[in-house]
Amino acid sequence: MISKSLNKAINEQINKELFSEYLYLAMSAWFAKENLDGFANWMLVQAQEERFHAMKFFNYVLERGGEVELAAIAKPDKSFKAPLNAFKMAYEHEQFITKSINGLMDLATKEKDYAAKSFLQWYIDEQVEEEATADKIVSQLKMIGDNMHAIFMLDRELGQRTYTPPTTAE
Ligand code: OFO
Repeated sequence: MISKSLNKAINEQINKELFSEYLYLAMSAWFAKENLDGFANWMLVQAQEERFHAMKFFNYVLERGGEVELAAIAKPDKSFKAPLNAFKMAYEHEQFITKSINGLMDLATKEKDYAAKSFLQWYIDEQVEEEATADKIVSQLKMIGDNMHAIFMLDRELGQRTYTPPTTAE
């Protein structure tokens, strides 16, 4: 059985993951409008990953005898000005999510909920990759600057990304 406080905190995290999905969907739509279909594809795959993150928490709460309570999802921005700006926002957002997951781990540790700690470790590890990937693209876009040829090259590369559901799906 999960504690009331951890249940509430995970429900809030489900909302943050669903907002992440929404945010990356909005970015995908913006990139598509800008005719950068590879960037749009990358964001669409990211949105699918976020849905997976949300559902993994969703299923965990149910499995531990808790109650899933869904809240309203905030409206994301619709204009992101430039690819670099969008990826800077994505990187900042991932840092925010990492802090939030660390907070869940602090709570599970305080409550000596070892099952929750084991479950949350997956997200701690995942966030290392989430931050690194966004940060890398920010660095690449900074190097590229206004070079449209290089932007189209990166667009082609990001268009190769496909969604592979993690094998740890529960
Ligand atoms: Fe992007 O890691 Fe979930 O939110």
